[in-house]
Amino acid sequence: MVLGQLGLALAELGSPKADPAWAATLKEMRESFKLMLGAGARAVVGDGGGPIHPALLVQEVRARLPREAAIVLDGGDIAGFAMTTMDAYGPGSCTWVGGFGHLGVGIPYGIAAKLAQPERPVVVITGDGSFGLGAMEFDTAVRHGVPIVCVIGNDTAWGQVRHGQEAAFGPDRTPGTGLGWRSYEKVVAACINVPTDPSAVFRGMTAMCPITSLPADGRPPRAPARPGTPCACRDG
Ligand SMILES: Cc1ncc(C[n+]2csc(CCOP(=O)(O)OP(=O)(O)O)c2C)c(N)n1
Repeated sequence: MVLGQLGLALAELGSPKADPAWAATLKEMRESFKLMLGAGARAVVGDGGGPIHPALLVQEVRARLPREAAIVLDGGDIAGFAMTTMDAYGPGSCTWVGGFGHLGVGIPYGIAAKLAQPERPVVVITGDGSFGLGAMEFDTAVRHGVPIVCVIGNDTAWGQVRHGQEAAFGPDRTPGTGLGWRSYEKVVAACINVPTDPSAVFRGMTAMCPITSLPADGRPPRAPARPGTPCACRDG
């Protein structure tokens, strides 16, 4: 009954009208936020040599992908930076679990996205902790021949929780949120059953190359996200 009334009320309102001025304001706010985040991230990183800031990593990944790419997000900080700085160009452009916030679904969602729309390149951007929760789903992708690419924001921590601990309790009181420096791409290599070979990054079955510093031009190398690229994992 209530739903029916709502339907009638909505029908009376007619189709939604776009307010170009409001849309322009929103766009402007978003662009200035992106600039601010980028500037802040660059200030943290300095002029190269340090680890890549996640806000820059996600923007650089997006810049190297075709417009029609389907991006799936998983993780805490890395997903937050991606959600707030990456543009979505249409349905399926950027998929995130949103308010439920359950980690570990990145690879399965990536597989689903690729099966649903095989013509689109699919890239999963995930935290290292979240990748660990569902890492063996890469084996599912390999066994079923579903080519996806995964970029890991490897900060050796359950970052979002750790940063909360640091803010609340201080930098030395962060129990349980440290993760080791792990070569997660080797998990993928094990599924594909090829030797680890960092030089194979953009050539073959697996992509592996920890991104620990910015190259001279400040931009990470091109991601292996072309359509038809076999399963690949990039540990950032
Ligand atoms: C299944 C599940 N477990 C725990 C959490 C709580 N949680 C939210 S963000 C976060 C840290 C995520 O770490 P990581 O995936 O490494 O991403 P980062 O924040 O470091 O970018 C955790 C543990 C959750 N949302 N879902």
